[in-house]
Amino acid sequence: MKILIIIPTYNESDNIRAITDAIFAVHPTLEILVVDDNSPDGTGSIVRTLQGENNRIHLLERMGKLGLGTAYCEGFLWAMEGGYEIVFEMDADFSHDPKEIPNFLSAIENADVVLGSRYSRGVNVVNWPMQRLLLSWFANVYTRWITRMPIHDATGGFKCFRTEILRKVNLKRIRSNGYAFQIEMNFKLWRRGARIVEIPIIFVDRRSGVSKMSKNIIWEAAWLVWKLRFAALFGQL
Ligand SMILES: Nc1nc2c(ncn2[C@@H]2O[C@H](COP(=O)(O)OP(=O)(O)OP(=O)(O)O)[C@@H](O)[C@H]2O)c(=O)[nH]1
Ligand SMILES: [Mg+2]
Repeated sequence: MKILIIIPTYNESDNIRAITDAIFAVHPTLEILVVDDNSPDGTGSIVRTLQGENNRIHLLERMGKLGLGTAYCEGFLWAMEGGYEIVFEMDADFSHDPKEIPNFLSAIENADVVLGSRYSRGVNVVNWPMQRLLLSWFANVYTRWITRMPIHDATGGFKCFRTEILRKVNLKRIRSNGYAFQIEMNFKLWRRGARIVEIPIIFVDRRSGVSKMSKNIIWEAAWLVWKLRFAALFGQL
């Protein structure tokens, strides 16, 4: 089976080598695609060095910071062209533990989408300030309430898909980024009948590097859930 882990990066020079090493330590035969947005800290050139050491690492370089959502969509299209059957979304900053990868792979045997969930069994978040945890938790209650999606963690970014199911979504029409992107993908896949399962994961705050969290990211998601709800109502999804 051809498996691809997509890691979008913006200024992850502190993490990129360690995270790719940690992934290969768990699963030596999968492949990794880094989608880098011309990170000023030189993440892209580190990846090029890594490529010289391991031909399972691929790099898609974009001109500048174009956002997480389009980075993933370009990665998904790359995976489709390359004939990968399973694709993952994963962060570079060690918030997502590579040791969970085998659990995703067993869950995807009977699903189209597997979501790593911080909130399916209580709260599994380590080292986040209380304010941020509450924000994330309420964002999920709000999303579930407005969209009616039966998902406990709709904003998480550790996910696994059958590439086939991604063809049901028009990836070129997705404009959202941040948390909104995660919600939009889940909602569209759910409405198109994808079998979605959640598995519990423990989320740890980024190990190093700078946070990219912003107010815009929150507003984008807050509006998006209403847009999705009305788009679905009027058959415009
Ligand atoms: N290519 C690309 N990657 C991005 C962009 N924004 C964030 N990323 C990457 O996407 C992943 C998740 O972003 P994070 O900044 O960790 O988001 P977060 O976990 O909500 O917040 P912090 O960890 O506090 O920053 C990381 O690997 C980032 O480097 C972007 O605009 N373009
Ligand atoms: Mg992070």
